[in-house]
Amino acid sequence: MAKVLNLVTARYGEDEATFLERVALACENGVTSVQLREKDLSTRAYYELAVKVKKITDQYQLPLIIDDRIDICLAVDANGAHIGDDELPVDVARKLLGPDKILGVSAKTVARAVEAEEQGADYLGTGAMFPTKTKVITEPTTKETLEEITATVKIPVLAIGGIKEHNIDTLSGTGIVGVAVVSEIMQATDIASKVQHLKEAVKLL
Ligand code: TZP
Repeated sequence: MAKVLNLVTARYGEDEATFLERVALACENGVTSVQLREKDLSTRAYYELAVKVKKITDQYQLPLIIDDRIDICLAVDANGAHIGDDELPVDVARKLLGPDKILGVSAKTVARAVEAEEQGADYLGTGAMFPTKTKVITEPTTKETLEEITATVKIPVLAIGGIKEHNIDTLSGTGIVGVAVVSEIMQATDIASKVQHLKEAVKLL
């Protein structure tokens, strides 16, 4: 039984109060962790937003992971950071974070997954599993690759990319611990029921 429903944030141009309300609603209704993912904010603005999101995740006692930015993770005492291919090497990120913070790493191939595990990753994010408008994807990840990764590494693997209520069941049996979701939650007209439905679907994986 899978159990992780990781909300990865995106703002879609909405004002900050609306964004924070949406994150809080997702937390209230069952996401199991939040990854704050910002690509176009200044360091100061990313930091200030992270402080506000941390208040929410603390309120719901959920882990907060900061995408790309180890400095901001440490500055706001978030639970961890998530890094992709173009960021610091995994062993360097681990050294900077220390042993106690969670380190998530994006891995699209078995080789990258093995390397990340060896260098200190705590979990992997693998995808994009389906077409997505949230990120430019040059090569989608196949279900076979996902299965190969989960069969090879010991650390937990989350699937990401285009995961929706209507396709999540196709990830069943792949050995993932759960999914990471952006638009299906952040753009839902009814976030509460969307999160509840996804949470039920995750349990069936
Ligand atoms: N990494 C791989 S796909 C993706 C990221 C951050 C975006 C996933 O967004 P969505 O809206 O859940 O498809």
